[in-house]
Amino acid sequence: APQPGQPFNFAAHLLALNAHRGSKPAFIDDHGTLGYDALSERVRRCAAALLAAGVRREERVLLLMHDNADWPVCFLGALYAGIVPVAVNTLLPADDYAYMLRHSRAQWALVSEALRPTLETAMGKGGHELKGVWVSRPTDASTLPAGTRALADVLEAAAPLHEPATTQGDDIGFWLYSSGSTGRPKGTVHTHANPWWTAELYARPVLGLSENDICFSAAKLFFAYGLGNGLSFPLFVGATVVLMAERPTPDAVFKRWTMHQPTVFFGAPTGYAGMLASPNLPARSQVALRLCSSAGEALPRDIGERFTAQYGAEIIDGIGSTEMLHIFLSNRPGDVRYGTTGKPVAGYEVELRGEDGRPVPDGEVGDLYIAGPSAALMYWGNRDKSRETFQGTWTKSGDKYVRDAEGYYTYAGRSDDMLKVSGQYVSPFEVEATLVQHPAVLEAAVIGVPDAEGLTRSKAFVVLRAGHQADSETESLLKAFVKERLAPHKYPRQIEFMDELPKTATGKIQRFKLREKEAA
Ligand code: 3SK
Repeated sequence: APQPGQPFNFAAHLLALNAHRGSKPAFIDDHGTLGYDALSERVRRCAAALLAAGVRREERVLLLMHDNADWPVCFLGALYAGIVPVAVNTLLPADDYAYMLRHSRAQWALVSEALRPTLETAMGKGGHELKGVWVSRPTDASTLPAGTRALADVLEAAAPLHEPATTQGDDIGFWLYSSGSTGRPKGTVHTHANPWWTAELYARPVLGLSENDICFSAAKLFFAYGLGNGLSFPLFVGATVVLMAERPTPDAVFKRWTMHQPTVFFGAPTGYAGMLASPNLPARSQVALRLCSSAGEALPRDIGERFTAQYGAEIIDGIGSTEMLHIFLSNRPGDVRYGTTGKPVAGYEVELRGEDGRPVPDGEVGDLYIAGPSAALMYWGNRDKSRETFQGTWTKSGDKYVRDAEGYYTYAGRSDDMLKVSGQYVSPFEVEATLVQHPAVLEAAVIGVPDAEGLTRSKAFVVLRAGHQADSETESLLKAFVKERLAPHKYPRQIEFMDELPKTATGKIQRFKLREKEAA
């Protein structure tokens, strides 16, 4: 394990672990295969190029890229040089990137060609410190604006860096942004040692990952879940990774299952539900899946059972967080209780606390707290939120759980107002604040409602201003209005028009009454 005070560089560690693998495929993406030896060379070229460009140790670089082999090259290249990659969601509006550039003070940006216009809009908003941009797979490198170069050209011109930065396990390695119910996304700061711990405590002992596996994650690399599934875990054991840039629709996933024969698949409940409902679901004989993982929201029992009936493979449901970097509570292969999230992963401690802060007895719902070695250091520049979440050795998850007498944990909702939709957080307040910007909307309230599969969908209750029609045309207009302004998973899937919203005497919206109305 990385020892306090001893040199440890996560990228250098992964390259050293795989130094003997030669041309064994590390990554297979939509364009081809990158072997382990070529990966090592490219990572070290990227490290050298960043330093030569003037980016200094501990400075940040923004990584805004669709999943392809350039993503791990840039992420590991920055780590190797002691530079801090800030890996961000590719689905956000330009405003969010403008904030992230200002907040992280990123010096350089590494971006996919398709995302370059959005990044340029964000840069146009000012207030950032970017000194240069490198583009993964530009359509025409000769037409790139000043200060922007093709990543491939940059790598070709650089000689591989021989020695990694002499970082330590506790040094800042990378950031991921995590969203809360109010306020801006939080820059969650992880160390070089943290991904080592997630691989050591979860990937190897729980998933039993080995060099014989081919891993494929529907969750993209910028998610903490995807980063483990598609980078830290497979490279920790010398496995092969399939990367896919497009949206993980059932057909896109089936194509990779049958073409590349992954042995381990990582998804979220909505994805599994969509695949099981698809007429194109491949037969068992067409796939090589030995194990599947699920996270993002609780996996309904029925989905797990139907999937295992189809493929023989179990879905290992677990819960993790951006703050803990990966899964800390999980089912185990051969000991799956569908409908529960299993038991704590060895190396993590889990506590359920009541309102008085003391542990609750089995059978009672409590707030979930976790202690373990992969916890983030802090939220950058946000002491209040850091203190709320990182309480000494314990990290507050914001989820509620109940433990049964046999020690299995079952999800019991959120302790804040956040919704988890398709495995991603949605703040009802952010959606409401966007809806009321539309001239037709007087008031709005957003809640989560279960669909037929037991998965959460967001629903908005809207009071219209006088003169506007409560019809399907207005409904479509409002959905499109939110879609244009927020990440796509945030628009309400249902809108119900009301004459008024239920409120307290002091005017606070009573969302629980709307939830009761839906449950009735
Ligand atoms: O959504 C989860 O349960 C999760 C799992 C692993 C890493 C990060 C997250 C949010």
